[in-house]
Amino acid sequence: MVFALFKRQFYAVALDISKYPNVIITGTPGVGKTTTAQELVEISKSSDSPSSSIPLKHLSVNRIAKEENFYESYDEELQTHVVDEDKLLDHIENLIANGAGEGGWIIDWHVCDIFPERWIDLVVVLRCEDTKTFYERLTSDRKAEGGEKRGYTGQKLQENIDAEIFGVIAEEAKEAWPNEGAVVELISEEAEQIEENAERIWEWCKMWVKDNPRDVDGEEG
Ligand code: DAT
Repeated sequence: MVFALFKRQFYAVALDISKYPNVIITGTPGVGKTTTAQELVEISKSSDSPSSSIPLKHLSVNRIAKEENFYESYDEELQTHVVDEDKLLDHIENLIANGAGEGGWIIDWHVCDIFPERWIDLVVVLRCEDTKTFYERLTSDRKAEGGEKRGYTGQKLQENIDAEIFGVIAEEAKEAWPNEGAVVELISEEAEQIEENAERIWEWCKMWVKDNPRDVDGEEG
């Protein structure tokens, strides 16, 4: 029994046969990752059709790094904590392997290319190329749940604005997931786009489940 459970967990993760897709929502800080991930989980909870019910779970990496104290140092110039990536990956691997590796994790972080390619089924890069809008977001005090207070200044502000203008995270994502269609860029400049983007990702999750049927043991159907 224990062995069967272990075997299932192992195969579900190692052979990428989870029941539900794992999605990473990435992009420069301030593009709307946390807000969009929260909206997506809300949509999944309000889905009233049992046939399309998918238990999506928000995995805010900023929150985990803070709660578990996975910080290895503090960068004074960039006014930011440097995360111990090994500890973080071990922790996230444990989380993803739990629940028989059933999947359905919505990973929310500005770094995407440290995750093994096979863990993730869809990479969403949110973009806010309108510099004025983006500047206002980064300098404002508001921050969705899961991270430090915003109000960026100095080098931290400039580096994030430059990163968004040059599409740095989108490039990193495409290098890490070179397969066609693995990386989707969505514009997140206007308030309505939060729900629109969450709906698009939700539709994609439902399609993934339909296209990847598993029986109760997590085997391919
Ligand atoms: P991130 O998690 O990428 O750092 P966030 O979700 O914390 O970003 O959002 C930062 C702020 O911007 C927050 O006050 C919500 C707001 N925001 C996010 N996406 C938006 C959008 N598409 N339109 C308007 N405001 C948005």
